Amino acid sequence: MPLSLIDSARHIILIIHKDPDADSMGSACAFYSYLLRSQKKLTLFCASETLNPDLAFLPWFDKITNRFPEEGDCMISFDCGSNERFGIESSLPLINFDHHKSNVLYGLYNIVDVNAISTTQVVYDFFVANSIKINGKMALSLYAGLLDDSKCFSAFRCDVTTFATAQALLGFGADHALCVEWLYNRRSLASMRLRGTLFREMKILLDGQLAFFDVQLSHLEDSGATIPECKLILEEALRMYTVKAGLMKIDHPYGGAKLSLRTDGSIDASKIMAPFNGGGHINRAGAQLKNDERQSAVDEIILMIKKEFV
Ligand SMILES: [Mn+2]
Repeated sequence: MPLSLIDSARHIILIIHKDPDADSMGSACAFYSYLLRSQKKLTLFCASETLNPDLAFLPWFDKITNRFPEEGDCMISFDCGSNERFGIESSLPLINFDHHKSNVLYGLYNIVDVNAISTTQVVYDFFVANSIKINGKMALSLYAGLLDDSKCFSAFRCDVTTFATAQALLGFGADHALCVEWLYNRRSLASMRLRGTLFREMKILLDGQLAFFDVQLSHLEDSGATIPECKLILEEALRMYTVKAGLMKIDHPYGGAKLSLRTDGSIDASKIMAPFNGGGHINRAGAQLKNDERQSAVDEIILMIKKEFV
C-alpha cells in the first residue's frame, strides 16, 4: 500500500514536473507539509533550472531543489503524465499521483483519477480517505492547484466536486484572494507587450476554428516574457467566438520546440498530441519536438485537427 511504502521510507523524494505549474507544485508542497510530521528526510525536487516566480507564494517554494539526491528510499510524483516529465531517471519505488488522461501508470502505486479536475483534487481525496488532517499550508497548496487547473473555476469541467473541495479547503484555511492575486491578476509588462504582438501575428485557420501562434526566440527575447506567460495568451485565444482550438509552437533556445494545444473540449487534445510523444487532457495537451520535425509536426497537427472538425 502507498502509505506503508511511505511509512517504511527514511528519505522521500517529492517530484514536481519540469516547467512546473500550480497543480504539480501545489500537490507536492501539500504532501511535503504532511510528511514534515513524520520526521523523515524529504527532498522537494524539480528538474527545471528556474521556477516560475508567480508560484513563489506557495509554501516551501524556497525548499525546491533541482539537484536530485544521491540516496533516497522512495519517490512520489505529482501531475506527471509520464516519467519523462521528471527530467531525471531513477529506479526507486514510486507513487504516482496524477489526473492526466494520458497517464501511463508508470509507478509502483498509481493514484490516478482522470476525472479529477486537478492533481491537488486527487491528493485531497487521498488525505480525506486516509483521515489525514489538512492544515492551512496544505489547504493553500491544494487550493492553488484547484484554482489553476480549473482556470479560476471557469472550466466547463468544474462540477459539484470541484466546488465542494474548494469549500472544504477554504474551511481549512486556504486564502482565495492570495491565490487569485498570484495566479490570475498579476501580469508582467513583458507579457502584455508580447500579448499584443502574438495576437497581431496569430493565424486564424480552418474557417476560424483554429488559432495558431508561432512563437520564435526573438519574441521571447524582445519582450522578456516567459513560456508560462505565452501559454496564458494561448488560452485567451479560445475566448474568440469561433475558435475551438488554439495551437502554439514555442521555439526552444537549445533547438527543438514545445507544442501546446488547447481546445474547448469538442476535440481531444491529448489524442492529437499522442503521435508526437505528448500527452495531457481533453482540453489541453503538449509535446516536445526535435529540431528537424518542427514544421512537419505543425502541418501534420493542423491536418489532424481539420479532420476532427469535419
Ligand atoms: Mn494538473
